[in-house]
Amino acid sequence: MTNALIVIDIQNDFCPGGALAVPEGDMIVPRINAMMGDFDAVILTQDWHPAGHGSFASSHLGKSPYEVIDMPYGAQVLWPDHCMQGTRGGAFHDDLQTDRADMIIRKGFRRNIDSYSAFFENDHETPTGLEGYLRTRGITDLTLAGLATDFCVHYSAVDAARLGFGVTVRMEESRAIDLDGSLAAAVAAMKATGVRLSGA
Ligand code: VGL
Ligand code: ZN
Repeated sequence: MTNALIVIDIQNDFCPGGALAVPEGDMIVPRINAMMGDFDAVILTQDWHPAGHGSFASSHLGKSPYEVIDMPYGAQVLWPDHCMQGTRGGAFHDDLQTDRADMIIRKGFRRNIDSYSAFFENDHETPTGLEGYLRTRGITDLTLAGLATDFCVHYSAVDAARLGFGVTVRMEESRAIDLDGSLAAAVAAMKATGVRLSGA
């Protein structure tokens, strides 16, 4: 067995003070740093949107953040502008140990489609390339932690389990946005696909 820690979106905009702040988002950083030594590989993901991204409420006339619209690939929650390429908000939290990462994968860089999952964009078919990276390195087991539990961690975990990886989500090292019961729905969906939830 070869295992990897996948650290999801520990970026300034998802931490207190950021544009799409997740409550206590910064509290998990020291614990994630401490976990890094326990894995064969460490991979970081980075939400990385161009200006005018289709997931931003500001890109849709008359729409406000947290409204849901229909996109060609399905329902899309509209967010405040966040994690724009090259901005301070899109940068990793200053305390995250990025030197230990073998690989940094960016997602959400196509203007007309969002990507919560580290594996597939929100059409559930456009690959990010992460699956190929993991398989060619012989990695079979994944532990996920980060932000947000109910969006990017959730979608990444479900996709990974469906792809046949052994998947554990560290709930104590993740934090949720929790929009209209999205955390409970995410927990149910992860359990239903065989994701192990640890520390929950
Ligand atoms: C995320 C909403 C929008 C996440 C990213 O990292 O969970 N959530 N973009
Ligand atoms: Zn985003």
